[in-house]
Amino acid sequence: MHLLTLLFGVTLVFMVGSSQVSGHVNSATCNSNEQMKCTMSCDCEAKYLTDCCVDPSFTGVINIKTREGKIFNAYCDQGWTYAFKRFDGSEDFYRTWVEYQHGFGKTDGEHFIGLDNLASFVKGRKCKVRIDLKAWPPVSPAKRFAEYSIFNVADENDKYRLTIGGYSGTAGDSMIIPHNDQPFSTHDQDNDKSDTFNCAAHYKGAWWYNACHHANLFGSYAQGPNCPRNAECVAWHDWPTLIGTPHNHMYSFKEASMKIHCC
Ligand SMILES: [Ca+2]
Repeated sequence: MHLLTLLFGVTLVFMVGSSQVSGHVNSATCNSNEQMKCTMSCDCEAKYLTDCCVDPSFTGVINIKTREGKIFNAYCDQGWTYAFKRFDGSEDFYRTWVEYQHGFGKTDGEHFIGLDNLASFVKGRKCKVRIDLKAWPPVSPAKRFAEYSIFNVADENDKYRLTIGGYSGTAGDSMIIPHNDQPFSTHDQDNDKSDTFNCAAHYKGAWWYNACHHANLFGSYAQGPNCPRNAECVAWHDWPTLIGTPHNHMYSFKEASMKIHCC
């Protein structure tokens, strides 16, 4: 064995006759704590964050590893972790149960992180959620939000049932009634409360439908404010002013997103 001690406190131990190399690079202290953010100067195994809120100054895509070990990419903004983003219609949201389970899209573009990831992320934690909406010109103000101090999504065994409550904000509450305590539905898995409709198929989306919705944020993207058919677009019924004709279920929002904060 030869021991080489290099400048800057870098010590490398070469095991002769073996490919194994152990190294301690600079003075960064690393351990298996998943909440520690690793950089290029850190050679520990912790390359994941449990949550965007570990580093509220970071904006962009990170690898998340939940407490139970589920790994996925997520978009961070000021400590919030995005569950989905829509802003230009480039991503198709009319998808199957399995696609919604796994997630889809580009994390730095339009995307949904997936029901399995979402459920694992919030499991056993106290989380709040914020939904941001942006209307098309000339609606003013164009941006409004709905924040909920209670938010949870159950796992697959309970069909990703939504728990949501404690509204505050400016967009109006389109979630608690009727979507609190509802399981998730897609066009190929009808878990909604309507005996008449497959709500997801009828309203061209996927959601925690009741019979059927006040919010349809996974509905079809209209590329403009006018939804061609009642309530099948990116809809938010309880926007506080009348922006749809003749009602707000005929309006399709320009942008919609959901982000979570559990720290
Ligand atoms: Ca049904």
